[in-house]
Amino acid sequence: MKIKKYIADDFQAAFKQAKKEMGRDAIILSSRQVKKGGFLGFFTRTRVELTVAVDDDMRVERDKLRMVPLESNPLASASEPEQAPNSNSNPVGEQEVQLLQEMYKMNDIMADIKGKMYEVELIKGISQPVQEFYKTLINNHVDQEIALRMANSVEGQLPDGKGDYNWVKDVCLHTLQGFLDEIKPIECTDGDGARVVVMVGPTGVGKTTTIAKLAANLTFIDSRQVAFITLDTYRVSAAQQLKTFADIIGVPIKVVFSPADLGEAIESYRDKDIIFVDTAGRSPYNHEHMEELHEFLDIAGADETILVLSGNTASSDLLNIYHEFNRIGVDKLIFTKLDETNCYGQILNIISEIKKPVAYFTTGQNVPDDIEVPDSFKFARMVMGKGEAL
Ligand SMILES: Nc1nc2c(ncn2[C@@H]2O[C@H](COP(=O)(O)OP(=O)(O)OP(=O)(O)O)[C@@H](O)[C@H]2O)c(=O)[nH]1
Ligand SMILES: [Mg+2]
Repeated sequence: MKIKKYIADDFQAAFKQAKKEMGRDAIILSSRQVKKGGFLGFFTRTRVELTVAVDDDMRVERDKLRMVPLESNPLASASEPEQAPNSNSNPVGEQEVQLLQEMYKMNDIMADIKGKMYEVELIKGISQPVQEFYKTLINNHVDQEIALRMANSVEGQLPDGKGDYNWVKDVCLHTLQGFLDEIKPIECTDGDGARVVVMVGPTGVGKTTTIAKLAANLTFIDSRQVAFITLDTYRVSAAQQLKTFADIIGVPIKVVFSPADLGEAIESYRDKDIIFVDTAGRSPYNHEHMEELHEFLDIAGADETILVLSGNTASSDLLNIYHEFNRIGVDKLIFTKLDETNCYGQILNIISEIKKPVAYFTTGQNVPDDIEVPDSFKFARMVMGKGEAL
């Protein structure tokens, strides 16, 4: 077992350095704040020291297991295609394979236990109210790395006499607020010509409904001239859905089948204030469909391409979806279906990672009411919401 200490300005920097050098099998044994530098007790800096370990034996066994040829691995599926023998392979007997598999599983269980222990260890040095704050974030699906970074930051701001719960709560809310710092709803300015807004996103997230909500508000409250174009010709009911909204709100609509038609349709609505382009829901992993969407978007020359994401999707999926759609260029995000979840950490995780402005949150199926411009303080309270310990 190799053990090493890392000292950096904050937890995140030390953690990154450790992961880079020791690899993904590294386990954090402890963390503590240390005072460095200074002269005669003055000008000392508080830094974070992490003690990290990696078990080389376990890593070797794991690699060995990966090298076992398929035919000698009793746990390999019979239907899996046969792989070319690896010239580096080190064939082992059936019993040994089983033993290694067991060790592999044990290693994962140990890593899990150590992970939990190290979490306890990590937050041990911080004050009780901040620990509660940390747990609240974790309960609300905030990434552990972000939660620890925030807990350390809040701890660092505590006054000498340590803050009470209310003090910590205020600082926590303020810190959380900072995550939603770019809020950019659609802006219609007079005399700029028609603003082309394209909504893209996976299937069923609420693109069409959101367009209807925005169009109704822009028409009836802001007295704007709105037009619809739909590219969703894959299902008859899809175009019909937007047509129904168009009829109710009283705005014109064109159904477009080819990129060339899209150019013409946009030209025909140049006298409007805003043109909403609805697209068919796409699996971001279907490259053919994404290519087709790309061709349409090249023609659209959109002022804003907004990615619509369901707020109750897991963080890792949100991030993958974003990266796939961002190949065609994403300017802003809308999170829908916030009414269908009690945890909002996944939204915080993605906006912290990708740093794109958020235009709207939607909170139900009612057109036009269930949509709002995000409020960073309200969002902070939502993230602390479920299981709020403070
Ligand atoms: N609970 C809830 N439901 C919503 C919200 N927004 C949309 N929906 C519902 O989600 C379903 C799908 O909405 P659509 O607007 O058709 O979604 P879409 O993204 O256009 O779907 P495709 O065009 O098929 O990709 C409908 O039943 C909507 O009423 C929301 O904020 N909350
Ligand atoms: Mg739709």
